[in-house]
Amino acid sequence: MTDTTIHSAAPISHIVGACPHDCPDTCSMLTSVQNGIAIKVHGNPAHPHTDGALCTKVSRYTERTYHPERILHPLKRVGPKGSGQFERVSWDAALTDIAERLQTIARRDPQAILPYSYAGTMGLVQGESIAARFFHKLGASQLNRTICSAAGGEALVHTLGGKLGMRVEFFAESKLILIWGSNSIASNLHFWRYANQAKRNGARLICIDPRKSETADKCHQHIALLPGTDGALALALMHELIQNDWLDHAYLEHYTLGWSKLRERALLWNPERAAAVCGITPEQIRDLAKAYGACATRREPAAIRVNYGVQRVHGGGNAVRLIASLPALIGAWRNRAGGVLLSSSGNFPVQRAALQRPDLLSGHTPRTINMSSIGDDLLRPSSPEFGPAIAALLVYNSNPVAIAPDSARVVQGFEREDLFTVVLEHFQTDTADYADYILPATTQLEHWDVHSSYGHTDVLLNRPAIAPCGEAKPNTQIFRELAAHMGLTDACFKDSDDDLCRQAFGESVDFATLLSQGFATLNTPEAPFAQGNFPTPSGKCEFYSARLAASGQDGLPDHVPNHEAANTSASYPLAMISPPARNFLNSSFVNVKSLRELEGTPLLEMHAHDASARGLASGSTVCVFNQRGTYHCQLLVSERARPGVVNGLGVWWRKMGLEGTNVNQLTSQKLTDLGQGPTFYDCLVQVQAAAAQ
Ligand SMILES: Nc1nc2c(c(=O)[nH]1)N[C@H]1C(S)=C(S)[C@@H](COP(=O)(O)OP(=O)(O)OC[C@H]3O[C@@H](n4cnc5c(=O)[nH]c(N)nc54)[C@H](O)[C@@H]3O)O[C@H]1N2
Ligand SMILES: Nc1nc2c(c(=O)[nH]1)N[C@H]1C(S)=C(S)[C@@H](COP(=O)(O)OP(=O)(O)OC[C@H]3O[C@@H](n4cnc5c(=O)[nH]c(N)nc54)[C@H](O)[C@@H]3O)O[C@H]1N2
Ligand SMILES: [Mo]
Repeated sequence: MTDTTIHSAAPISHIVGACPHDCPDTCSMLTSVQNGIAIKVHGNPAHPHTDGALCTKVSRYTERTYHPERILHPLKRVGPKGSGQFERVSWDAALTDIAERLQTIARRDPQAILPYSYAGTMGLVQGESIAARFFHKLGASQLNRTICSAAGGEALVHTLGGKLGMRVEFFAESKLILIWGSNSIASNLHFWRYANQAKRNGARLICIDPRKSETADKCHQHIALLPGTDGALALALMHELIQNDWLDHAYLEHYTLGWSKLRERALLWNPERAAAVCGITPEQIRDLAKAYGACATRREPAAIRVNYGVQRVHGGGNAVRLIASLPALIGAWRNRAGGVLLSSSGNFPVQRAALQRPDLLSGHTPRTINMSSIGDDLLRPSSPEFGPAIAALLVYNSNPVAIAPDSARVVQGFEREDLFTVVLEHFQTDTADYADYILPATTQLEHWDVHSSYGHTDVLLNRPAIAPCGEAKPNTQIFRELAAHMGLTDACFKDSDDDLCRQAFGESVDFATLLSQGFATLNTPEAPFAQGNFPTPSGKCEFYSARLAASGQDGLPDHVPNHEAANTSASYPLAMISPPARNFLNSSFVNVKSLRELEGTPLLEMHAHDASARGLASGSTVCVFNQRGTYHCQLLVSERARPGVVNGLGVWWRKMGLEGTNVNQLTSQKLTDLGQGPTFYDCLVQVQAAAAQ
């Protein structure tokens, strides 16, 4: 009793931090702390983009931090790989053994050691800082981090000159917004706030997405094209803009490169041809072109929010090149509320060399492994072309066994008895089950970090709100101590997290502002391409890219069909996409009970026509299968799925799904046209009742 009184009387402080998750919003987050315990997280009302609101999942961050299954001390495997049996060991015992094992491998060939990491935290410090220095110093294999945005990112670089575009806040002033391959309400909530403002001011919102998403529900119109056909749609839009002369000829002449070539190609794509490819009607294409073209004639701002959903297919890079070209045709860039936004990350002057110290490679260029084909690469033997078989894997900020494509192969790789695996984690994920050692990492409430964003243009600082839980340590500290155990004495391993936070942006961001208010806005132009000024080699919007042509690619974008295109297989007639479930963040949060309960169970959405053709009813357990494997889940007959396309919402932990499977049992390791990215949404399947198989 007395205790409660004291607790409630204890002062509450509010620590300014940043949401660490892989999301365009990068929110400013306040943590309320009482008696050293984080009692609640809130959206920071002082940060304009966050506007005092967090999404449902991150508002449960304390539930995640104080989760009863949080890993709080180092663990060593005692059972077979994958069985999840571990015993507690001391930090010193774990690091001594890991250092010895790595040293033995490094003496043979350091390239047999591979880091595997992605964006479990987007923090620049707990991401690739000391970790990168450590792997550089060892001469380990490099990881090509392609799993999310490689195709779209490369497309932007070749078209606009970088990961650049409209500033998100100006969407509020647009008159037409195409929300293209983005379920913004689920995955980019703070953009949706601006789009909604525009809607209230009379803007028209059109959603282009195979799935009738929560966002499509709220738009004026929804165009449910087949997955991987966006390039054809964009070309047909160009066709209509040309035919009706809804063009900004002056903009095209002064600020673009390759217009006559692109014009010729677009004229091959009348709406009838594209409609047949996209599985929609020619009228839908004409109406869309009319809406976009009307903005040209009325000089009203037309904006496109395209997200990474469109580029997880074979032709994803070309599709993004075409979509990113559209604003130049109508001169939409002239207005700050016109243009396109896929990613804003290219605005940030991140001092990567200072953080990651590639000079520690001392002139060596180790081989590079693509994270999107980790399944195959873990199973590759040593060879002159490949180099040494991967002998040690250090995983941090990622859960590859759940999120990488073609799980059967990934699991087979992780099961290898001769593979030494260390996983830095908060939880015993599907990946951690295969570790030889699990090392407990701190969460965002327990460490320092600094963040850029891919959806807005503010830098954020994250201060620790509480002391580390149990024996957890920041990733940086774990790699510092591992370096010390391996006898690496370079001074750069001594840099503190505070030093690293300051190094991340050097002099280009005022650190005092970050310390005092938690965020600092970059000084970026309001309408970056109003007068051209594209940071491409030609200084223009490059419809035609000489760089791409020189590398043996088509210099001009085109529609590139899926590897596994709809209506092409008798055995697997359904196209499957696997977009994120709203209350999960990739595979993060699946183990947070309150959020898992909101999602219920792993679901496959299917249109009533496809369900009745198979005699399937909502609520039944189904097998979704193809040549790569079988995924067990529950069927939901739903208008959210269009005929011929099923939506397998991701990304469940395998061990929390049915029969220990998740949707990546079905996806392939085939790569995109640009950037060597994964093709999660380019995947054919068949579905039948579970009992029938
Ligand atoms: N709640 C939540 N938020 C997230 C994430 C999450 O897992 N959960 N993931 C985060 C991550 S990692 C990223 S990269 C970002 C962006 O994440 P994205 O994965 O781009 O997220 P979504 O906005 O859901 O966009 C995917 C949308 O594209 C649609 N789509 C699928 N295939 C196609 C296609 O061929 N063409 C078109 N036009 N649309 C297609 C899907 O139906 C879905 O609605 O969001 C982040 N935000
Ligand atoms: N089928 C299908 N698969 C997909 C996608 C899809 O749409 N469909 N989306 C893809 C996309 S866009 C992405 S970005 C990838 C994402 O894949 P990942 O980047 O692997 O993301 P998560 O699944 O969220 O796993 C991140 C892990 O990092 C851990 N973590 C978080 N913070 C820290 C930290 O500070 N230290 C340490 N050591 N660990 C930490 C979390 O606990 C979590 O287990 O998945 C891809 N996979
Ligand atoms: Mo992503």
